[in-house]
Amino acid sequence: MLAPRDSRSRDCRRLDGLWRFRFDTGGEGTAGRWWQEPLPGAREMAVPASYNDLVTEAAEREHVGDVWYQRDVRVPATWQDRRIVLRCDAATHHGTVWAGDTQVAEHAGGYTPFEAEVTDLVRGGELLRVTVRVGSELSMATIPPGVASRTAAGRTRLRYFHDFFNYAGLHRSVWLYSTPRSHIADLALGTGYDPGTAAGQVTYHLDVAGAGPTSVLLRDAAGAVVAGGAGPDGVLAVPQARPWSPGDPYLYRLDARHGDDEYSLPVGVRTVQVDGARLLLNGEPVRLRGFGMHEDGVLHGKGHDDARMVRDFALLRWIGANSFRTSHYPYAEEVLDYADRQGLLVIDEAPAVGLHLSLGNMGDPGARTFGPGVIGEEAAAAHLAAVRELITRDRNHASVIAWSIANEPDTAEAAARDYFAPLAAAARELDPSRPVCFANVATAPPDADVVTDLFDLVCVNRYYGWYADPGDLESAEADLEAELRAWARHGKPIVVTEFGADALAGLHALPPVMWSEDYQTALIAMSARVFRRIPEVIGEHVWNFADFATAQAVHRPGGNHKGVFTRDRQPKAAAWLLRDLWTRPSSE
Ligand code: GCB
Repeated sequence: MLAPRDSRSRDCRRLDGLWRFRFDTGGEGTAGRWWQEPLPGAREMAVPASYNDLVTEAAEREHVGDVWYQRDVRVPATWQDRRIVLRCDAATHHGTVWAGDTQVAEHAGGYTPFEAEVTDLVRGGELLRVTVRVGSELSMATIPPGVASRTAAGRTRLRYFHDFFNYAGLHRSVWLYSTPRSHIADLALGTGYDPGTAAGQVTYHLDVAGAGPTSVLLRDAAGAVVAGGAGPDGVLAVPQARPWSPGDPYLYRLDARHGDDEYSLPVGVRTVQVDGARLLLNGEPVRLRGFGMHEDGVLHGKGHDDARMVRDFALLRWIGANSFRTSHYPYAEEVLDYADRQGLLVIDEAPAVGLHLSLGNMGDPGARTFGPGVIGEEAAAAHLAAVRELITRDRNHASVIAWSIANEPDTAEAAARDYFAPLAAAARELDPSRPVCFANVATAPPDADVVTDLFDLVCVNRYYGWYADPGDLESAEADLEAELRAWARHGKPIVVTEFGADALAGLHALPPVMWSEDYQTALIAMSARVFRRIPEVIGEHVWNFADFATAQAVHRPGGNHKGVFTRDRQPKAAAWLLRDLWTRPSSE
């Protein structure tokens, strides 16, 4: 699905700001047809943002169920005779949209966009009432999964199997935009690059609607045309191409045209390949240095925030990171656009987290995960839809170098194989040009995991020195090395997609003890030493970039403190160690 972008033929209005808002505690909104009139009893709420940290009542912060957002928008008078589309970038986790009195869209999945054409429901120059019902509930049929129950006080309580807080609301922009009636509906790009001859290639496929000639032009960063083609499919040759890379994130621009419609996209010409245990970018081995991140911050919660994004990328650059994982869901498209321009390599993850019903503090010992009544056919269908939406949204980003289709599923359970085989195949079919992976959990070590051979990279999350060997870095070092050497037998590139320790900012201890900044630093230093002894380990992503909010739990003092930066984005001691490690000339 194409992101809204202005062009000579397209006009996009972001509907950010204050919306009328109401909790639907009693679940009466739908029966009461709250979309039909100005939302009764409404307060105001910021969009985009999670609503949870903008309220003062515990019951509202923890609300599970529906909330309603509504605002009026004036449809520009100049949009007469145009195609008009209403779009939500993210409604977490379930969104239903009305244009005036008419329901126009419904979407499950909290981190990917959905839209509906509303041309026949609006009139240029008139006000349009837009209402969005957003549901925060999760179930065994949703991705991620959860289990709702009733409290004695009659409230809905949600249990989920991931630690980050279940923020909800309109987390990204809502848009009203217009295009010509004949228009470009979608666009898929692929790129090739031969480092020997510097010959580059851009393949394109346009989905178009309505009559009109179709053509494309590829321009360099200065605007000069370097190649062109006619028709909805083609291959553009770029002799002497300037490839996209973290050190030189050079972007061409593809201008697509169908009839009167124009749509332009930045294009980074680059290749990603797995060659044995090496990951190659433009034919050269690349080492990933960076973090698992979260879209998380004070007040906004999971709401997209350009200011936070700019700070986060400034810190990534400062510390010498070249990559991150969109743990544990697709991030705002603005983040990937920025990663393209900043030259960050991204492992792009589907929102499939918590598919492990017996895990640690969150699960039940011995619980089965995959099968009827638990993560069964409905969840598999939702998971497939989530993978499809992730890939079709993000496939044109140079920064995206791999698809992660899940985080820490229970892949020691035999049934995981039948669950994951079709998903891995679907991801590969949707995009044969990028490696497909998932982040392996500690309870599925090499001798127990049943799915790793289905994937291109071995991605492992390991907490030696924290959940395993707590407080004992000597044992941790030996155990981490032994396990990674066992993974190396797959002969595939290994990315340690999580390792780290909680550290309460300001807590120091000599000798280092758990929860201190010094222990976090020592654990990261130990892990980095191990990684450098094993050639197959080609990536290290510390968990986490910054402290983040979690569900309330006895082991989470004010959230998860594994951040190398605090939640307000200031460095802990480990940040200086990583900066030293990652900015040394030899760190490539
Ligand atoms: C993990 C999860 C991550 C958690 C982390 C932790 O393995 O993938 O979502 O936040 O551990 O700190 O427990």
